[in-house]
Amino acid sequence: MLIFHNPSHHLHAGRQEMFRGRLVPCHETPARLDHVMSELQRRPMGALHTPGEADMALIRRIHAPRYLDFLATAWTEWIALDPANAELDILPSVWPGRGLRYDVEPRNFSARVGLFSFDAGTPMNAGTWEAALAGAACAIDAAHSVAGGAGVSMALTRPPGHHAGPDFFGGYCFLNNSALAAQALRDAGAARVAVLDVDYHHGNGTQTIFYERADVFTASIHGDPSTEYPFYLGHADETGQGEGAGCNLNIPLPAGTDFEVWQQALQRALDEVARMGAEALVVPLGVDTFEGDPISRFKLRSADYLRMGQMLASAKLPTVFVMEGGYAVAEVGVNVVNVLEGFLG
Ligand code: SP5
Ligand code: ZN
Repeated sequence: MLIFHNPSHHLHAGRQEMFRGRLVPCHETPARLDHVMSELQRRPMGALHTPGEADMALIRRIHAPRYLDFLATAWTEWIALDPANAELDILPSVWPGRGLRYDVEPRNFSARVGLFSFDAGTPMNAGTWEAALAGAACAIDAAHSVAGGAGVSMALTRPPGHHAGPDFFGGYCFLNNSALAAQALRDAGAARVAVLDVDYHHGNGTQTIFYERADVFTASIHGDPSTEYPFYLGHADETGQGEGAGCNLNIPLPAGTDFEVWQQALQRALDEVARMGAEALVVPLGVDTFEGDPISRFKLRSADYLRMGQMLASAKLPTVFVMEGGYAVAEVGVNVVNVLEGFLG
């Protein structure tokens, strides 16, 4: 398999996220990916590549231009407010809630940060845009390699992407790498693409991006949003709208779910992917379903990720893996590489 890794990921290193009235160390750290890279040294799964330039025209079809402009200029505007801001992360503190307008972009910087976000847990720093853009390029290049006949590839990148929507960041995500991979596969000729999200958290950004489209089937297996982040989307009754009616599948599962039950959800999602006639598969791969994950509540063990990979391979589709969450830092490498090893058989 071909693995596109993001050589700029270290440039994104948020310091703090808001949790219960305190700023606490951000869970989404550069070390996460470093552990995957070192596990790949021990157990190589294929050639490592760095990405080319990101295709901005493609990115503009998934994300709103005014949102991309905001991301590209945010750090410059932030330090222009006060040079001392260079030592601080950008974090939102005000949002357009119900009854407030989001069609008019305010001039005030903090108001714009809130307009384009949905939580106070997603810090931006000086290198966030460069890292996110190189990550998007990894996803697009991984998709192109599969479209060219590679069979399977991976975008090994951070920041993650599946919570980012058309014009908002959140959940540690800025650009929706999995959505970009799906769109690139469509553009390369796959009539229908499936996105099967196995991260612990619902892939709200991906769902929103494709909710009214029939050409990209989205499925997500995740902690029940009644109690788990991102809380406000991911219920089973969200099945798609308009042309996309019937083209979204959510399988929320309770806290404490182990692989015995989880794999039944995966089989159900795989059956749907086959029924929808997908010609290519994108797997937003979060390993925060691990029993030792500090912010999640499923009970998967490291060996279960081998079986997860085997089950995903049973779809017999050209497949692009895209790295998402997983915060038990020391085990992220073993768990991710187990999925790849299981997939390759
Ligand atoms: C890509 C991805 O997995 N994003 C997840 C974003 C989760 N953000 C909310 C984190 C809440 C952390 N709560 C800390 C509880 C442990 N003391
Ligand atoms: Zn997650």
